[in-house]
Amino acid sequence: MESRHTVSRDPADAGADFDRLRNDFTRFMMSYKFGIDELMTKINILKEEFTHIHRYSPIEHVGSRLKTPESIVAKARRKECPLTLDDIRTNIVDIAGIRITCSFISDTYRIADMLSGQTDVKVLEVKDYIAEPKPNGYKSLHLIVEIPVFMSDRVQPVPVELQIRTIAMDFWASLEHKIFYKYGGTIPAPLLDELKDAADSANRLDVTMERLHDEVAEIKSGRDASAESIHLDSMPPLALPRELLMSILEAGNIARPL
Ligand code: 0O2
Repeated sequence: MESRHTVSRDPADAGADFDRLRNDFTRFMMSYKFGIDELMTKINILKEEFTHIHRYSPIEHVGSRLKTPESIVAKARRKECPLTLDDIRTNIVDIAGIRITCSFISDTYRIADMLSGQTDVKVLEVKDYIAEPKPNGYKSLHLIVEIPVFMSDRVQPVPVELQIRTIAMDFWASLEHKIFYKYGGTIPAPLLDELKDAADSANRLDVTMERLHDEVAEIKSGRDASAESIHLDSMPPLALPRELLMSILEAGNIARPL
């Protein structure tokens, strides 16, 4: 792989080129790792905020991965992308990847909207395989987002692939992925049919779970609205201590911002 420099013939120069390329590549990969770190912080903030304030988190699980140098080079070759860092940065946008697993279908869109709405997050591409599943039954919401990474000498915009899906979609995709590799990419037709049926069952489960969740949420919100007192004993750990909260309430300061 080349950075912008031409490879010299002189052995000393070739050695220097080799070192420079290694350093450039290390910095290149680090920018993607930092891109993941920054987005993971954003996702964890959303998750914690939801847990503490709404006592419910739409995010069940978050995982991340960096493509290996071997798989970056293989993908560049497949796409006939020149092996320079600049070309790879432009053409391969899934070097950094984050997968978010949610409980319900509506949560996947909610999380995508919350992340896309942040001012330093730029959405480059959206592929909605939930609304339009792949023919094999694959469902997931894919976004390529770009996030600025502040390095020591520059700001590097870094693309990150976000895959957002429900637990049921994730369960299906993990098994399909294993089967796909087991059969070297050519799954026998009867197995393909069964996988499609399983994807349909997963979808029915998602739809039923979402409906039940909505019904329970409606009952709960009716109960909360009719409740006369605040249940101070069940406040989450980061909330104001009970005594402090009581003294603020008694002082009549509740309407003023703290
Ligand atoms: P890995 O190892 O998960 O990273 P691209 O090849 O990315 O340039 P493509 O295929 O149009 O273009 O991208 P798409 O459709 O957004 O899919 C990218 C990723 O989504 C894949 O990455 C998979 O992780 C996942 N994916 C897409 N289709 C399927 C599917 O049918 N089954 C499963 N299980 N996963 C799927 P990689 O690079 O293929 O693999």
